[in-house]
Amino acid sequence: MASTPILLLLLATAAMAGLRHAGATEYTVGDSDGWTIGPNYLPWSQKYNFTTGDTLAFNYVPRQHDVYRVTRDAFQTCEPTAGQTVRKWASGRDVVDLAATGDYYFICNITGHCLGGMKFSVAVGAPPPPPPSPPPPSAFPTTVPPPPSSGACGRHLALPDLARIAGLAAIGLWISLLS
Ligand SMILES: [Cu+2]
Repeated sequence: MASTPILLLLLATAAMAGLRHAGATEYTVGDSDGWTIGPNYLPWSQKYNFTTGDTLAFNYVPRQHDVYRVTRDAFQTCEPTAGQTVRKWASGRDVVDLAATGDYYFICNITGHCLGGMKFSVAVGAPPPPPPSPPPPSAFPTTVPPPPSSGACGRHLALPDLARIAGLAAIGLWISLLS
């Protein structure tokens, strides 16, 4: 019975893969490093294919850092003006929704931190279409209607009847015309 744990593991892996495809994913910024001074966030931001519905989790010590979503211009200067800040967070455990497709720019706005490397951008795309579902059982034909030729015996019986009726009608009409 050594195969049972392996089978269970395979099933669990398949289920997790299915969930990962079906739903949104939360990505922890910087993975185990979190959101802090030191890590290079460029390789982290390029590791994943972010799609709409995914979330970014920023983990950091409150007041030591913060999270600003800014415009592309502010991302480059690291000095966002009021009009260049899309939104800001400061709880230390901030979950940011990537609700729409497009480019998102994030920085830490504590003095010097953005220039020190606390900045990254992500390109959020649309999720891939779901795999085609198998056709429902009712789509399979259950009964095949007989081809028209197999109903010919019914027509063979009907044709003489029609001919006789037509003949009688013709005779009746002929008689009525004569009289
Ligand atoms: Cu910071």
